[in-house]
Amino acid sequence: MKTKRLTTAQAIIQFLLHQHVERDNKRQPFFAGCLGIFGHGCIAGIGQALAQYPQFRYINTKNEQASVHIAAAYAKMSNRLRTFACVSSIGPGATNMVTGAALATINRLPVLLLPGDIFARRNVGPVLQQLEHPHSQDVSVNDCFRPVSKYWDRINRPDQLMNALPDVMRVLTSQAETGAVTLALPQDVQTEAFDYPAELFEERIWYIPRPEPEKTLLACAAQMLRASRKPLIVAGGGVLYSEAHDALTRFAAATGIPVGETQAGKGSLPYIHPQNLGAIGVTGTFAANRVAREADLVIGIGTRYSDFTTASKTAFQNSKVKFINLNVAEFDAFKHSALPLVADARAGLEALAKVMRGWTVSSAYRRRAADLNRQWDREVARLYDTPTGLPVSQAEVIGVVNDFARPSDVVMCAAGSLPGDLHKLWRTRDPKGYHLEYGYSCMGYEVAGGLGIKMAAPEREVYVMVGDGSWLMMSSELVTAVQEGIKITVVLLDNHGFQSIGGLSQSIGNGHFGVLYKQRNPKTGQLDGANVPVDFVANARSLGACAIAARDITQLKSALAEARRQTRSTVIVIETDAEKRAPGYESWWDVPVAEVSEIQPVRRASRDYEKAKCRERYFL
Ligand SMILES: Cc1ncc(C[n+]2csc(CCOP(=O)(O)OP(=O)(O)O)c2C)c(N)n1
Ligand SMILES: [Mg+2]
Repeated sequence: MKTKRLTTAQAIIQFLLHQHVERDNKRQPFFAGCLGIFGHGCIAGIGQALAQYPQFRYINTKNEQASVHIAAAYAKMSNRLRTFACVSSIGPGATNMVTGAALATINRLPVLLLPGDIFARRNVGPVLQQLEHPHSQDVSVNDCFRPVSKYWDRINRPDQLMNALPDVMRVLTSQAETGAVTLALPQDVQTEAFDYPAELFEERIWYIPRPEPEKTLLACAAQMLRASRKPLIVAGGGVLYSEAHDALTRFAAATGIPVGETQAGKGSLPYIHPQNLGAIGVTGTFAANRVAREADLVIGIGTRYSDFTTASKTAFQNSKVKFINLNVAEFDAFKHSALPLVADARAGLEALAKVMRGWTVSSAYRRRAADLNRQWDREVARLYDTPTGLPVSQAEVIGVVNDFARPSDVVMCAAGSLPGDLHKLWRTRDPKGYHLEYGYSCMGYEVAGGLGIKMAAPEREVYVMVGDGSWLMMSSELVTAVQEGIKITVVLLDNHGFQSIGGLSQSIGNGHFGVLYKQRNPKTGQLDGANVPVDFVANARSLGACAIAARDITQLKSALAEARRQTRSTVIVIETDAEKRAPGYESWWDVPVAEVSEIQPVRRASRDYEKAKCRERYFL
């Protein structure tokens, strides 16, 4: 047998270099390289291997959590067909990646994590940054990755790689099972050599299949659809990952079934498609939420039915409502006691289109969707174009960015009040033009994620829309953007605090307690003094970006034009008025309220809450 003598770390990098995926006859390398930060727990192992194989691109990031966000955003933009590996030292470097791992797993995005680990040999322990357990020596902080990983392994001997690496690839490339994959790498094992079979490093292709729905269940689905009067499609992220947007566009037009889009599924239909009711659920449009309320059949495609989509199980109020779920993941296909079509979204839609040929909803129902689509657009225009004075409203800012961006440009966001407003108001003109991380809604994803998107689609402008809170949590990857010569445009909306949580806080009777960036007031002893003065423009400039202050809509427009001319990452800072909120549209979100309280508004909120909760349903 031909062998190659390599360290464990060298073998990992050599293996990763040779992995490819193929779907629809298009083949590409699965890994774009490795992101991360070195420490004593990996510098002589993975660090040495990366130095030895520069063809596996290494990018030095500024926070290990951000490495994983970059990888996840890259994977999302690449429809899960490509990703990065992320390396860290042991201890804090490793646990910094746990949040990123949870984000990737929740959003079903492939990322490979290579955290360093304590010595397998043990004789020198406790080593720097080791958490000791009196009851076991077989535990390290890397065990924190277990619940947030779809596959977890610790490589205690170099030869274990031969079993682990194929499983790593199986999970990462599985459309149903993908998420974070963690290979914990003890720092001594990383440097140990072994005679690996040369076969391990041959080119490998992982085929991404398009499984078709099972015939009997497909026939049942067709029967259910023919019997329905008010069907509704809920389009989730699976539509986009499977590149099923054209198939869905054709299916909706042919059958007249209206479509509501989840955060991950927004862009499944062009905004102007007459069957597009836009965003559905808590942050949805009145169009989608009205149709959902009455729907007698819901066809969930590539959705995991988060509470934002189902309005905490209050969205579907028809007492006879039934579900058909088309999903590549069996786990999601069975939700809501649905008829499960376990299949690829595109293959499933094509199969459904075939069996439903000639069938359409009533012309009155078709007209209703088209009317609602237009009515909703008038509401968007109202919020975009109504001047509100200074500071401007968030909706006005979204409107200006939307008008300015080219159809193929990408808007992205993750947390705060922006995701809800973007979900409702963004006019999506390209299936990959809207990128929201709303599975984990992780503050700090934005700047790092923007970088990942731009690396996956360098031909598009990327607009990162971020609140002041998220920016302060993690903006450091701007330095990485400058380092790599990658240009993103950040629009930073400064509303002086956590205004989304502020709105929530008011609604549960808590006023604005602890959610605004206010200075400690010596008179009251509370955080209700003047606004904390933060110079975001100077802050962005100090990280190497081009920074522009915009006070009003005219200045915002010229700042966007300047940003487009720039080759450097650019940050535009604009103050917005949190009180000028875009409203909610006929939906609800379950956030439990204190059952007893000394505060009157809390008692009132509690009574309203108990009433609203009665609308929550089980689908059995
Ligand atoms: C890492 C993390 N911590 C806490 C939260 C809870 N949270 C959601 S939105 C938000 C405030 C975000 O503030 P900002 O970015 O300024 O946006 P705004 O709410 O003002 O629109 C908080 C604290 C979160 N989503 N992620
Ligand atoms: Mg804010």
